[in-house]
Amino acid sequence: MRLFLALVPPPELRERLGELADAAHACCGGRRIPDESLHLTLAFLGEVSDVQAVKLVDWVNHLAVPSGEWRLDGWGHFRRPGILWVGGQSPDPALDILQRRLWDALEGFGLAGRPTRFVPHVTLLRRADSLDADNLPTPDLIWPYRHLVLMRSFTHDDGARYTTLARSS
Ligand code: 3AM
Repeated sequence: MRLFLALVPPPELRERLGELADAAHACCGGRRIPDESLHLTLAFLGEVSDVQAVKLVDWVNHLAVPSGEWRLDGWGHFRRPGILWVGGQSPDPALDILQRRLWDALEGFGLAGRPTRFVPHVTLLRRADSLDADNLPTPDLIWPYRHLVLMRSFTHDDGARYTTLARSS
């Protein structure tokens, strides 16, 4: 099964992100990520075995994550997959430390795939017709977090759907 670790936005923030996704979609086309799928990926684990998944669920359920606040104040994109996202204009040291700590533990589980660069972002559009966010309102949002989740990704014709397998304590 295909798994990843993520932060999920609290309900009010999810609504604000959904509004930004609507504005982005009106201007840039592409596939708008549904509100229920909006998230920040901390680590993409890829395909893992059932045995590994059971261990990961137990690990996440007992994991304590330092709480924090992430400031989302800018637009960004990944050109090749046509992803338009919102995120921070400057690096977030707390998220960087969390992501590094998670990968240290994941490598202890025998998982590979630590990316060379971590760019915290919330994908709003995929396969966008335009990646020009100049006419979009500048985001100014705060994301308070206390927990991370282990998510399973299912691929459908109209995009991925996610289910939560575990949440940190
Ligand atoms: O946070 P976002 O939505 O940008 O694109 C996938 C999504 O990222 C990414 O993992 C997140 C949850 O599915 N993803 C999918 N396949 C990937 C891969 N092979 C990948 N990230 C890295 N390598």
